[in-house]
Amino acid sequence: MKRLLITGAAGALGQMLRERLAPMAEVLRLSDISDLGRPAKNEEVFTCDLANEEAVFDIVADCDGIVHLGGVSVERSFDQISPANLRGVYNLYEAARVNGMPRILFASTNHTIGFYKQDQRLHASDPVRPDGLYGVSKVFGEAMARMYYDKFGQETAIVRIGSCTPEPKDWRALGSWFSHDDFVSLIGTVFRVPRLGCPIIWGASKNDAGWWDNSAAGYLGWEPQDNAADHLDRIVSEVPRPAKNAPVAVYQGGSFTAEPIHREK
Ligand code: NAI
Ligand code: 15L
Repeated sequence: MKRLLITGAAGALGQMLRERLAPMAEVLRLSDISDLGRPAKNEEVFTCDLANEEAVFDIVADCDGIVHLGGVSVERSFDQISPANLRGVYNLYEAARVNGMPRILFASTNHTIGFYKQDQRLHASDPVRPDGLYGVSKVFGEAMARMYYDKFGQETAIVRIGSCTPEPKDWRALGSWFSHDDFVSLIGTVFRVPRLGCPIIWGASKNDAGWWDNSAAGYLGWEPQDNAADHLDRIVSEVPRPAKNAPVAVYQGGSFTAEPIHREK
């Protein structure tokens, strides 16, 4: 494609994808509220607060695809979460609507369903059970994506990312891990398939101990390749096993389920 926008490009996943997605587009347009450094030859860099409607319209103009990673990515107060994750998502969808409806990958999270227990197997159609305000804000984003699809035909891949790290880092990640390679291959599929629609896709590798069934998105033809079980020996020898009744061992959302409602700014 000609121009692919990555929002949140200064973040952990954004930095990884800045490098890995370069071959996917003639121009990578990178945006963040934080410093993105100097653009490489095929890059355009925009400083943009997602809560600023005009700035969001500027970054979306002339884009052929959007990987929307920008926003607050952990549990915080409502006042901290809402500008990017609520207002920002609305701004993005409105900007897309008036700019030719480029296909969007929306980075949602397992914290939309975090209160399910780890012995439950979930399908995309199961009701949400967010584990905090962050999870609720991503449920809002998912609903926004669905409404723009039903009303206007705006296509979005709603990707409920598990734990996307270079390697699975703890016992919970044996179920939730999403390898960088599998995320990159999913993004390739999302922007390549002739018909995307608006699927909810579990962003997880093919982990032996996985919790999520991706059959509803099977029509995309995407198959993850990595398996957290291949890292089991390291986790057993290096990471203390949590108590059986600890939130991180009980719930799919792990320790997020035990976070308070933060009220400070
Ligand atoms: P991150 O926190 O490292 O990056 C998020 C980026 O968004 C940051 O660079 C931040 O500056 C930017 N941002 C925050 N508020 C903004 C605003 N008002 N305007 C513009 N930019 C703003 O998060 P990470 O790990 O890179 O995750 C990327 C996305 O994927 C997030 O939306 C997160 O919720 C989602 N996700 C990530 C998971 C993971 O395992 N890393 C798991 C589940 C979801
Ligand atoms: C997320 O949604 C967070 O953005 C990420 O930092 C991890 O905490 C991940 O979920 C997880 O559940 O491991």
